[in-house]
Amino acid sequence: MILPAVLLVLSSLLHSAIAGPHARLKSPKKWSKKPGLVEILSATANSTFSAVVSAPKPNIFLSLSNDEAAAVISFLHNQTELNLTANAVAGPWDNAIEVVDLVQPNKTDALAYLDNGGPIPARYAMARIAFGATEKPYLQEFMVGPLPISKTSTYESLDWPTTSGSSKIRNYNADDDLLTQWNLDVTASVADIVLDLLNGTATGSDDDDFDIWGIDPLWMEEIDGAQRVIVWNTYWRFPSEEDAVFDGETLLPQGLFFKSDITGRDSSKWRLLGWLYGDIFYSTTEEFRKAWKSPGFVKYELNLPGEWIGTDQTGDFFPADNIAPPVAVQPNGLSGQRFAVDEAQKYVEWMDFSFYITFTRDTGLRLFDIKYRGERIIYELGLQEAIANYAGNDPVQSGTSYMDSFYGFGPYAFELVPGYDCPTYSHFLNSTFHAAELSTTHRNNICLFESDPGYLMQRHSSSNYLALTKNIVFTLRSVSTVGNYDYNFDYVFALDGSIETVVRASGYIQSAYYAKNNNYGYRVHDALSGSMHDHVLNWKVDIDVLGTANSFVEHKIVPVDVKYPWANQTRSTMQLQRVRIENEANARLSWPQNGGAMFLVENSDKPNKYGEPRGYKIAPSRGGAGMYLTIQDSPNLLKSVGFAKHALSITKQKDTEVRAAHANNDYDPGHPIIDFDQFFNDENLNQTDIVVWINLGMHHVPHTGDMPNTVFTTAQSAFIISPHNYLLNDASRTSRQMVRIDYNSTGVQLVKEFGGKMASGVVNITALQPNFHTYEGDVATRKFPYDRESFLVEIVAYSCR
Ligand SMILES: *[C@@H]1O[C@H](CO)[C@@H](O)[C@H](O)[C@H]1NC(C)=O
Ligand SMILES: *[C@@H]1O[C@H](CO)[C@@H](O)[C@H](O)[C@H]1NC(C)=O
Ligand SMILES: *[C@@H]1O[C@H](CO)[C@@H](O)[C@H](O)[C@H]1NC(C)=O
Ligand SMILES: *[C@@H]1O[C@H](CO)[C@@H](O)[C@H](O)[C@H]1NC(C)=O
Ligand SMILES: *[C@@H]1O[C@H](CO)[C@@H](O)[C@H](O)[C@H]1NC(C)=O
Ligand SMILES: *[C@@H]1O[C@H](CO)[C@@H](O)[C@H](O)[C@H]1NC(C)=O
Ligand SMILES: *[C@@H]1O[C@H](CO)[C@@H](O)[C@H](O)[C@H]1NC(C)=O
Ligand SMILES: *[C@@H]1O[C@H](CO)[C@@H](O)[C@H](O)[C@H]1NC(C)=O
Ligand SMILES: *[C@@H]1O[C@H](CO)[C@@H](O)[C@H](O)[C@H]1NC(C)=O
Ligand SMILES: *[C@@H]1O[C@H](CO)[C@@H](O)[C@H](O)[C@H]1NC(C)=O
Ligand SMILES: [Cu+2]
Repeated sequence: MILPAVLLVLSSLLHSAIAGPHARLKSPKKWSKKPGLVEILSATANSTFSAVVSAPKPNIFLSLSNDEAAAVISFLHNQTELNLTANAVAGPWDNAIEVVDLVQPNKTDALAYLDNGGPIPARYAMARIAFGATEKPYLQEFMVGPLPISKTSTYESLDWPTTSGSSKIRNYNADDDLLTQWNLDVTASVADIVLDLLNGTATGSDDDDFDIWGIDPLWMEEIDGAQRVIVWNTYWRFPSEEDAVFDGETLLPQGLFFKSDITGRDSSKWRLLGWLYGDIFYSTTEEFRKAWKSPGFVKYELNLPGEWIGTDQTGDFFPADNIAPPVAVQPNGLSGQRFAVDEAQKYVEWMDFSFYITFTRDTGLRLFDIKYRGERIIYELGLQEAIANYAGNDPVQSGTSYMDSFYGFGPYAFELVPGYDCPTYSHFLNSTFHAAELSTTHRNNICLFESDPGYLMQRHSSSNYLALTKNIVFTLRSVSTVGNYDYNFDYVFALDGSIETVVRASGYIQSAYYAKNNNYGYRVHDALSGSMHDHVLNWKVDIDVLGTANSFVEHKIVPVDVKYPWANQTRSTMQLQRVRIENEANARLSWPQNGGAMFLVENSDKPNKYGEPRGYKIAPSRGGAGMYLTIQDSPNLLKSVGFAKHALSITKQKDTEVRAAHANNDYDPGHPIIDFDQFFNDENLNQTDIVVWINLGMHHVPHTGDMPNTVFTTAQSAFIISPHNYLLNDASRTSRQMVRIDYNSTGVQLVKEFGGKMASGVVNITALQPNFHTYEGDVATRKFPYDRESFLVEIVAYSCR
């Protein structure tokens, strides 16, 4: 029998295999041990944790209440010189209020209040007004206040947070109704060609086959010595009746394009400037018609709707997928919640963290005054802008460079679905935004939950013992569906003091007609190309480490050749090199190649007891492809995207440099209200209040795996900030959710626990199943004329791209 010998060999192999790290310790020290027992450190602190908390101070960042918004709107309507018309009845030739929101308090005033017992900063509203009652329509923003509206309240142009000096911006596209009619008239003039090439009609009737829209933003082009406003439009097929529920229009471009000069408000002066089909440009309809009639005219394949644009389950199932997958539960449900929320003030405490939340029309969820162990580490954390910059052989893809804050992240941050978007036990919050003189409340559009990330925070073992610490993270989530794309935003707090900011994208791609487009993406369906594009999303991260006097330092890991006294040969090795970014002139950065440097915000004047400055490290944590735009000089985006040309940038904090972008830049990107590049004026960054502007994103070249929807799995990007020489030890030691198991060959000798509780009891998982029938959508209240009691249950329709 050879079996025993085999076993012997196996067991000796196993022995060295399980020796693990000790294999490298030639002679691990053997300690004598006390006899076995179970030690449980009792819960020493009184367990009087309450999931309800009162914010230590009122949330000065909180969005306007419905009453505040209504008062501001009423106040503005009383200013006869603004000549406002109620938004509900306003047309393109009226002046109307588009948005009201909070003007965030200046940091100077906010810190005086939060830290130094100063007065509560006066509240001011921002009102964005579209001035249509003029030949040269424009938008302008006003600061209205102080709130509550009283005799002392005034309004003034909100110019100080701009770089252009004025919040005014021209609107070259004020006449949506005329443009729609223009497009239909153009299309009517070639109805026979459209029917022949695309097999459908666009007449403005309910049974139209095509939707007509195109580039964003509009182009300014010099023609015959004059600046003209140009739009390229194309045909998008509506999903067919069977698939109409699916929002798949952006998968149905038809490959026929036309160029229009829409300068001025009199559409009788607009001109058609040409057609494009099959990569051939025809400068007149006659020329196009003549070509179409001539023999040899090449017709391309139809891009038709069908089941392929639907997102329902199709085809074979995954094996075993009829069995319910694992679910997470929170022991004792909501009463077992281990974080505290002040719902009215939107203030949250979890473990060593606390923060305030707010919500805006332009950029959705934002966080303020994030504290860790009682010290502020971030004053403000929030999205600034999201760019989707396309390329293609056709003018519509080539001319598409969305700046999504124009559409807004607030209006599209809809109710989340428990059991899918967030765990069923999540704590949900509502949020409200005020646009078109309606206050709309998204129910349950923010969720907060703890979860097990599926790996430990710490472990170590030897042949005598194991020490294991659980990992639990806390997530704040909202999802905005801006047009075809769904952006999932997460702020993930970790027990070690880290905060990760994550964006994931799903939803429909905006695609291109396939003809002659193969240098710009893959063919992803019969007559479809996945239009390549860059996503760049910018975050403001106003880090404050132990006060506002901070420095941005780069700790480089550099290869060096060193001659040591203990060796005669020079040795190739590496060293840590500390570099200080002293000035805004050097503060436009890329993430280091090969991770060869650490970017830190430190307080150089607040070293730890070993003399190392305490700081926070900033690093990309997921994705990592596409932190700045490939097209550095986009003819669409022009001067509006300075923040997107580098992976990250550092500026000196200023009350006047509040945002990297402006929602209205899209109206005239060549003359933006905020041009980020102008923040850089050689200011000193040494031990001063600095702001880090960080981009996330990806170069997205959709492939068949994006059909019909992009999946979150790969479409994600994140950065993490984490304590660096900030604490004196690894923060996992604070946790009670750890165990030590001492053992020897006789068995377990000691189990040591630290008061952490294991979930116990019986959970009725059936009762925790979400009820999808309770999904409600939004609640909107008309603000002018204002009737507090009239709740219109409707989802407000905003201009959709
Ligand atoms: C295991 O540890 C216990 C307690 O220290 C001790 O009594 C016992 O002899 C040990 N067994 C071996 C095989 O070392
Ligand atoms: C609970 O709190 C009371 C009052 O602060 C204190 O006297 C008591 O020792 C605490 N109990 C525990 C188990 O810590
Ligand atoms: C605006 O004017 C109306 C009519 O005079 C008045 O009732 C209302 O209180 C005014 N609103 C504000 C905010 O002053
Ligand atoms: C006020 O707006 C109306 C359109 O709402 C316009 O007809 C009128 O000319 C404007 N009045 C002034 C003084 O601009
Ligand atoms: C904020 O600071 C700017 C620049 O100093 C100033 O013009 C503005 O009035 C301040 N805003 C408020 C609300 O005090
Ligand atoms: C063109 O449209 C007609 C009417 O909708 C339809 O019956 C026909 O099948 C279509 N042809 C193609 C090639 O799709
Ligand atoms: C959210 O809104 C709903 C409906 O108005 C309300 O019942 C609920 O209490 C609100 N939730 C929070 C956390 O404020
Ligand atoms: C360097 O070389 C010299 C000459 O061979 C020798 O005496 C000395 O010990 C060496 N030094 C070290 C650090 O090895
Ligand atoms: C920058 O700050 C550090 C720490 O306070 C100081 O040592 C250094 O001299 C400063 N550099 C300049 C150029 O001011
Ligand atoms: C569990 O919950 C379901 C749904 O609420 C209920 O029908 C069932 O009776 C419960 N089971 C137990 C054992 O309580
Ligand atoms: Cu994409």
